[in-house]
Amino acid sequence: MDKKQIAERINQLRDRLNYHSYRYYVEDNPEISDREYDMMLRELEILEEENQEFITPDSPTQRVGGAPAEGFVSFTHSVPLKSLGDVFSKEELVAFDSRVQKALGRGTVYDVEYKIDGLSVALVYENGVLVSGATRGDGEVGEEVTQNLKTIRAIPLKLTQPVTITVRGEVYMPLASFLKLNERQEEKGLPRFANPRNAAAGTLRQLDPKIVAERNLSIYIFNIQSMEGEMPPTHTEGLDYLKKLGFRVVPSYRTVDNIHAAFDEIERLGETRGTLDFDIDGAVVKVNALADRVVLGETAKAPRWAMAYKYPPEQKETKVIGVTVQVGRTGILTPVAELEPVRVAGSTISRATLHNADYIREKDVRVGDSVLIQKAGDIIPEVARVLFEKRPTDTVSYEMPKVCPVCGALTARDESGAGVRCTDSACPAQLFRNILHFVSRDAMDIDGMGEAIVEQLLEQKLIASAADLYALEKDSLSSLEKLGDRSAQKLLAALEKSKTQSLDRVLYALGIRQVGQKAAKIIAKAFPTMEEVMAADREALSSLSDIGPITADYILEYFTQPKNKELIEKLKAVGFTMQAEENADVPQIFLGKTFVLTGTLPTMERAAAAALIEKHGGKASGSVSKKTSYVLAGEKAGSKLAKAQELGIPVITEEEFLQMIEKVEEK
Ligand code: 0OX
Repeated sequence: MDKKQIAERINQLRDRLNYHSYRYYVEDNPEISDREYDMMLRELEILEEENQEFITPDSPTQRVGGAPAEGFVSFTHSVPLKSLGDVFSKEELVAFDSRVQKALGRGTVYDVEYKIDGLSVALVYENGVLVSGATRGDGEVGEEVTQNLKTIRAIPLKLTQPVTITVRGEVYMPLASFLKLNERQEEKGLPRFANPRNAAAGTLRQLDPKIVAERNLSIYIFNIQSMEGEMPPTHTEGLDYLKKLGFRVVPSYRTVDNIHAAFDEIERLGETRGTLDFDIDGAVVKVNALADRVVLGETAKAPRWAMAYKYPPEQKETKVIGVTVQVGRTGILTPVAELEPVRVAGSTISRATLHNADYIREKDVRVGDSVLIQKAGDIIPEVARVLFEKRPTDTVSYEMPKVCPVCGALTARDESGAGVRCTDSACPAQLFRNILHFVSRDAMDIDGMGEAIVEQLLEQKLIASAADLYALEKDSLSSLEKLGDRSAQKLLAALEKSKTQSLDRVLYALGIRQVGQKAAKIIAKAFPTMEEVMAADREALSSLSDIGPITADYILEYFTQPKNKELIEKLKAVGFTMQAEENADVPQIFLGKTFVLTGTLPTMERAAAAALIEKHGGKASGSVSKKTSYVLAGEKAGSKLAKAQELGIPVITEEEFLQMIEKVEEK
């Protein structure tokens, strides 16, 4: 292919990828398989890698930029991101309408839409290309988080038309992603996020765009802030236009003729609340015609032409009849309030999580208390508050148990401060959770092996460790409750198949603290057999990217315990292969190495250099520390270069860097 053909192919791939991304993330209606998409993306990556002059910031390959940021810079919004006034009743809403009618001298058409509970951001497009994005901040000045926003697939990097426009939208975490994230947090022994909004806010402020990319944020766009050319005359026509440009626009916006119809629509939206995969904190009523908005104007804080209606969270009063404690896979104790059953937001609630010891203390929840409960984000029930005025005189403040309620071993405050843990790793509760983790989809993937089955297997002493699963016979399996012959057969087949699962999955399945899927992959890449993993010392482990000394210690500790060594021996004996997945053909010469890039490189963009480093197994980081392996410096390198010299870290030029790669590629 000559350069012209390459450029053409690159453009064609980008157009196709943009189109299919739109089908998948905006329309929720994909036309091709994930694999087909990945193949196209890979072809584009290779072409861009080999022809770096063609890399553009709006290419689908540029969603996850290289190095983490050192901090965020402020961003002054060209049009302020105003806040909204809010009302809590129909009367207040009618009063809002009266003010509108008085100012206009007549009634007007309103638009009603969801008020999504996330974080407002502004996205700036120049000639159809996303150039920057920022959080709302105080409405005037926010933080520039372009790299993070680019990881959100529902945000187009390139619009269908080359327009210059600034839009506003709400970034949120879909409920499914939120639940998954909290599961992973728990797996890693990290605190859970209280609700999707906090999780989204925490994620958008992550310095490392890779973490943002993993957490699956999404966005709904709800406003044109400014644009070149004439604005559509009404808000809803503006939303229609945004849709045409490729944006994911707030779902279900509708116009109505008067405030009573607006209220009906608000109620209708409220009834859909339990069916949505995002949280809302109300509905928004907006004057639809832009000309009317000009007449109404705005106060310093909020426009006079819009109002948020806040739904009351459904709260019910009930009594705490007890506090029980659940023991998780890593031994974390989670207190749970046992309640007199009540119906809240469509379901009967008899338990509510009390999260951890700090939470109970803060809310001062006691057995015997009357409490108001509500569903957080309408999913997980929680105690909104204690009705102290109803507290009986004989209650005592709750103390976390000194011994594990399941095995009786001593409990201890966790070193991370996140909670209290059972100290006995042989605790049956931990074993139960461990086995569930071992068979879970991302680990050994034993389809059909759910809680009920594992519980029976343990109870009937058919298994005492994950390895024992592989000694199960069809007769003993099909004797279990709710398990027929066919299902038993299927389970055995899934178990057999799992023996060839890759090393990283096995490492993940073992449930070593802080070793999630990502860390397991990194370890398996560096140490491609179980023997090598087990022989790795603290230094070798903690030199890997994303594996810190604490994780390294957890890994070492895991492999020193005789029962864990025995488990691995048994897995080997039943035929586990534990092979690292074939590395892509690229030699991983920078595995465990961290680069810091600084200054302007003579021929390459920094992002391209970072991509090359990562492709070869290394990591590009933002700041120089003792852990830095090389500083790749170009012209006008500043403080990072000085720091490298101070710490005695090798400084290399682009030429030397490329030589390092070429040397091995020639071999
Ligand atoms: C939302 C949302 C927020 C903004 C300033 C004037 C009207 N969170 O979904 N705000 C607005 O509009 C306001 N609309 C929304 N849908």
